[in-house]
Amino acid sequence: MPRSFPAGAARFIVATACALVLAASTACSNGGGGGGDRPTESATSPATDIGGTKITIKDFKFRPASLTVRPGAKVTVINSDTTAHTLTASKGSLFDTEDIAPGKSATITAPARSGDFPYTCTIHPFMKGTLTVN
Ligand SMILES: [Cu+2]
Repeated sequence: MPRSFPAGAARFIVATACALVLAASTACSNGGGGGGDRPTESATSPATDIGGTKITIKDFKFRPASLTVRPGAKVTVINSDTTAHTLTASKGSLFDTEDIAPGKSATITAPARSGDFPYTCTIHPFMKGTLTVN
């Protein structure tokens, strides 16, 4: 009999505990993502050189409703509301987040040319805002 406790045994215990947790919640090996329906686009910390490129949707409103960004800037759209919304260019298909579920976010890329680009929520057409590229 070896004196030392076999290292493998400890691993076995951990693995067993893990399996029990797995059976209970299916969230064991997932290092704290909450493991939902599909893998969320983990926002690799946007090293944006422009501050304030963020639009939050709350109470059926875009905040801010008017935002000025540089051409081609990435704009994060956060849905802090209790229902799904989109942020969709009113003209053409310049940008469109598609449906953003409550509590989720999406990213659009501003047009590469200057101008005022009105947008709306396709689900709630009364929601309006303008993205100004300059
Ligand atoms: Cu909406």
